[in-house]
Amino acid sequence: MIAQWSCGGLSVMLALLRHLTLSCCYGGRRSIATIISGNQTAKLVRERLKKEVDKMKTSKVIPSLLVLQVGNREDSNLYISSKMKAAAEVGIEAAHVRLPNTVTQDEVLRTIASVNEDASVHGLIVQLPLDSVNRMDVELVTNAVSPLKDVDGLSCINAGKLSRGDLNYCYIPCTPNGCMELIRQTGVSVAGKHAVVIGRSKIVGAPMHDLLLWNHATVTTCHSKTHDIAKHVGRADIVVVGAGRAEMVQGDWLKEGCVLIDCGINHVADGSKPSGKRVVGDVHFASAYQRAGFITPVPGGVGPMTVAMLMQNTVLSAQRVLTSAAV
Ligand code: NAP
Ligand code: L37
Repeated sequence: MIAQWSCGGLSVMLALLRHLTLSCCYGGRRSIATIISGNQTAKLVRERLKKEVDKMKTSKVIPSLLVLQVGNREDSNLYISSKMKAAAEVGIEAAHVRLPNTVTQDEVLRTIASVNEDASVHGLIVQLPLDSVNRMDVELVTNAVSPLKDVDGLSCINAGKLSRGDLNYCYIPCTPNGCMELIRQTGVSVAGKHAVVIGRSKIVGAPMHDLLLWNHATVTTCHSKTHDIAKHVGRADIVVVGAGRAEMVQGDWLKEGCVLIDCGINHVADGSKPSGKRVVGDVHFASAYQRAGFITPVPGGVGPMTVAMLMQNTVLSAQRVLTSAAV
């Protein structure tokens, strides 16, 4: 009984102490994160792009995008329909080509080659993962896309340029580019900060590392073999998580006041929802919200920014065609 009371008393004392410390550090501000809205930021990006597309129309150029899908994954269908909707809003001409899951790799490569040749298409993405009954070499397929139309930034040429810091001469992958935009929204400068990225995939973690590095952060990239991830995260001013592990990052791992960007999209069972499931990120939001300075929600965080950045890259590709034609 006494032990129980003193334990409770101790936690009250600790909470009070934390409150006092935070009050001193943050001038009386409560340590609750500011939510960075991807929905709102993406809307601003689309509005800006719409103006640029309207301007281009006077030169008779309408940016155009082709999304190539192999198979019929439910999640890909949802993401592609968001891309089509965003394109329509911005004034980009977008086409969705879905090949059946019985298609051969050669047929996919031939389709890509014909789009590469088609001067009326400025941007081409192959929505990953490929859903096929046949063996597909994903590297071969993503590298078949012309680097000039590779608005997903996944070809070796674009990834190589990004890794060397040639940021103005490449297409930056959409999800990390969206994360950078969200970090910019916080007003926290990246230069000189310690950033931790969790994940090293070609589509999220690796390009995120490169982008932060060339924006002059000192970057630590963690992956499935990293020991004591919590220790690394605890030193970071900026944390970007793309691990695909539901609610992995806990609030008590974080440095007080950090910027926390959650790329994760995970479906977990939830009996209270009509669908029986709900979407959560790779961050345990409730605990992280108490400790981070800025945090992205899921849904409504990085996801809509991924779509907006694809629109941005497509407009950029059309602008490059225009300026090279003018030279
Ligand atoms: P992925 O290809 O499966 O890569 C996951 C990465 O996380 C790998 O590098 C893996 O390490 C690492 N990892 C896995 N478990 C880990 C653990 N317990 N501790 C530390 N690192 C761990 O996934 P992805 O395509 O990068 O996607 C990551 C997440 O982002 C997923 O939830 C995905 O749905 C989401 N996503 C969101 C968007 C968006 O627009 N919001 C776009 C793309 C992806 P190894 O390399 O050692 O295997
Ligand atoms: N460019 N993006 C590109 N190329 C690919 O090959 N796979 C892939 C890719 N990924 C992708 O499009 N991801 C993605 C993920 C989430 C959203 C959009 C795109 C999104 O808008 N998510 C919403 C809703 C999430 C849900 O309910 O499932 C969100 O608010 O996060």
